[in-house]
Amino acid sequence: DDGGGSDTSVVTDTRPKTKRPPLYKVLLLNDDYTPMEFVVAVLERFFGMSHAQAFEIMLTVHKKGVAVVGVFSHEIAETKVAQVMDFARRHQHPLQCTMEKE
Ligand code: TYC
Repeated sequence: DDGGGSDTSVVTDTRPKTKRPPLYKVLLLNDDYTPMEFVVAVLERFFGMSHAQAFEIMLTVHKKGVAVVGVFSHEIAETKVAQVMDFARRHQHPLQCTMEKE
């Protein structure tokens, strides 16, 4: 209480503050032109997936339009997106990769 007539005191939080950095989902988007094999190669190369895992995720994106391919810190997610976008551009494929806060 602040000693005044009405109770205007602030409720303080006594929980220990454990600040975890925000995580970011890296998303791969479907398109009509990027070859399936190229997408599989991207998932193997930049996300450390096995061929079987990569093929499965590629098919999910192909059928559903989008899939989460990994969850990372902001810096790592940015790097992954840049690597995928650069690799796709160099091979002249329209593949799109984005990130969003979890
Ligand atoms: N839809 C593409 C095709 O039919 C394959 C594809 C899959 C493209 C996943 C992008 O993120 C993607 N060739």
